[in-house]
Amino acid sequence: MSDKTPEKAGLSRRSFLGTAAITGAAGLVAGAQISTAHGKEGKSGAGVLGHVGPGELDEYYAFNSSGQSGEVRVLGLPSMRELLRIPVFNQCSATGWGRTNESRKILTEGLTPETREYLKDKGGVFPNGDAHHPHLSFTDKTYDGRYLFINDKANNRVARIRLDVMKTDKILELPNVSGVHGLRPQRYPRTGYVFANGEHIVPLPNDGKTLTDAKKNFFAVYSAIDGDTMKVAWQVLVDGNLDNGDADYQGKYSFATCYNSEKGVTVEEMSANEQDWVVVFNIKRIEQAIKSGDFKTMGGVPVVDGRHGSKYTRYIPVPNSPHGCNAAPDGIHLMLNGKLSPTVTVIDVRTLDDLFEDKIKPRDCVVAEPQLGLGPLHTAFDGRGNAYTTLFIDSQMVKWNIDKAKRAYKGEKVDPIIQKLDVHYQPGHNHSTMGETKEADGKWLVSLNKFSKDRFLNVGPLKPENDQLIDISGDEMKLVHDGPSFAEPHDMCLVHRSKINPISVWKRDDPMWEDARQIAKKDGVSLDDAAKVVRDGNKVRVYMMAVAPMFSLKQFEVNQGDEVTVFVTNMEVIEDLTHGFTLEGHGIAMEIGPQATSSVTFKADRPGIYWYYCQWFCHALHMEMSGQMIVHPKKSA
Ligand code: K7E
Ligand code: CUA
Repeated sequence: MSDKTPEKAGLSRRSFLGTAAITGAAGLVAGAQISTAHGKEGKSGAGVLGHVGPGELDEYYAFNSSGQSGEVRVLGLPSMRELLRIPVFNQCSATGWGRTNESRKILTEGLTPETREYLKDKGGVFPNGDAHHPHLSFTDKTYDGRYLFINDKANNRVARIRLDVMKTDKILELPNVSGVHGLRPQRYPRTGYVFANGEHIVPLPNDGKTLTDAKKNFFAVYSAIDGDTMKVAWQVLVDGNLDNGDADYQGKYSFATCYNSEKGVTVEEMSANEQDWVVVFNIKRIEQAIKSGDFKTMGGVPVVDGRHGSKYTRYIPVPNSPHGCNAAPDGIHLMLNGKLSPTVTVIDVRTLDDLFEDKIKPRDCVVAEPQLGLGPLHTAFDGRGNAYTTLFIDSQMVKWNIDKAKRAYKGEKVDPIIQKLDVHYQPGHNHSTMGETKEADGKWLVSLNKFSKDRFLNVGPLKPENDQLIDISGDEMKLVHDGPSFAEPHDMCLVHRSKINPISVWKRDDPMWEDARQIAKKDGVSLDDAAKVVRDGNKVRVYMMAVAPMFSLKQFEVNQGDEVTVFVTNMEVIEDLTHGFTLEGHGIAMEIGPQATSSVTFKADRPGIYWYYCQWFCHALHMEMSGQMIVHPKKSA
């Protein structure tokens, strides 16, 4: 790098990797404050490469997590145009996610009994989530377009999104874990399992009876969820903690990095060891353990003991605090990104059978360990034998050759590094088109940068992130687009559009509103043909249809104190004709897609007239698409 600032040069490898862990942490912050000095290089292709004209369709879907925003965002690539936001762990003002009966069922049914009890007087649902890792379901090592899975680090959940309608349909809270972080679906033969890492170590059970001695009493737990039922299949208790993970291409092993083998609770303690490890999970052996009863039931799920000495796991030492864990599309190599070490450790998964048979030592599985630069976090692939690693501290993307790295590891004088490209700034994840499948096509790479600073108009102290598009189709990486984004897309999946086939109009028999269907049936009402108010004691059920520009009920009457449920069915059969139902003064809004039913339940506490209206612009008379709820005041006793 020719434009190295003095500060950056001063951030030497030695000081960063020093045993004084706090130096490393200070280094991370220092790194964040420099590197505005990068010039305008890489702009050559802007406006030409990656340009998608008006009316043209993108070639790829990008499924983008949103970190602490708790949702999933769908972008088109290469245009980087945002197409949709899918509410998941958050609450959504536009669609009513978190408020409608349909979404509340999804948000509550997978909670543990303890959490449900805790939330009882707090609105019943978590208001937030921290979504890091979106990954699609696989069949035979490539995307099958069924589902997208995503973790919630904040409240220990894993969600499933149906890709036919792009809506969340299941959310599961994992027992026994704290901080669900790394998430990966099984690639082969299919998903199958969704693997999820518990990052933080906690006492088991975490009930207040044990509060001290982390080294002895706190644990991290690895989970395998059945992706079809969204129930925990099994868990594994491990030594250390669990950060990121991946699965192999053979369906035999899965992996999780550990940055806290020390089981420390402070930065100094967590970074003390020069080596941490990657844990390898033997799926067949764990399944046998479940069959033969070699587990303990904790929090209602079977937990296998996978600590050192167990036949279910192996621990392969990796230099200081590894982070990202990425299986290459060649099906052979697994990359463990060093973070506090400037290296990426490469494991050959074909050696793992011997490791589990104790024929070789853990480090015998390592086939390369190239020094790439400061702060390697995640690695992506082009399917042509090259790897692309983000360097957080250096604010760079480094392209390197896997085969050359292996030869260098054997002592040959060969430099695996092909190119370093400045990114702006401090990249975390990166992702290449189809790069985590056997169909990796090496066309585009996105660098998800944590800082944007001077790249955009100043919007005050809270700046956007910057997701940069890089053309990797040629010999050289070329930066072609700056993509500002709100907090905080960690990771994205770049999926060829041929893999995804969403419908445009809901099917009337969709399971999403099965409860509404059953309730209507009991009331002798068909949701498809409804303009009816049913009173049942102090419960009132209001059924109406939405057809532009009208609701089938212009008015309904209830008494103060009634529990009211409003069901709205959108009878439109053409695409892109969404209606809404907003009840003013009651905090209620919901989206009703074409041929969908949505419902909401509330207490009619306020006497008076309250207008409801359609909040989704649908017709020239959209403003007139409204009605009134009349609430008769309680008769005084
Ligand atoms: Cu590197 Cu949560 Cu994937 Cu963020 S983790 S960067
Ligand atoms: Cu219906 Cu606006």
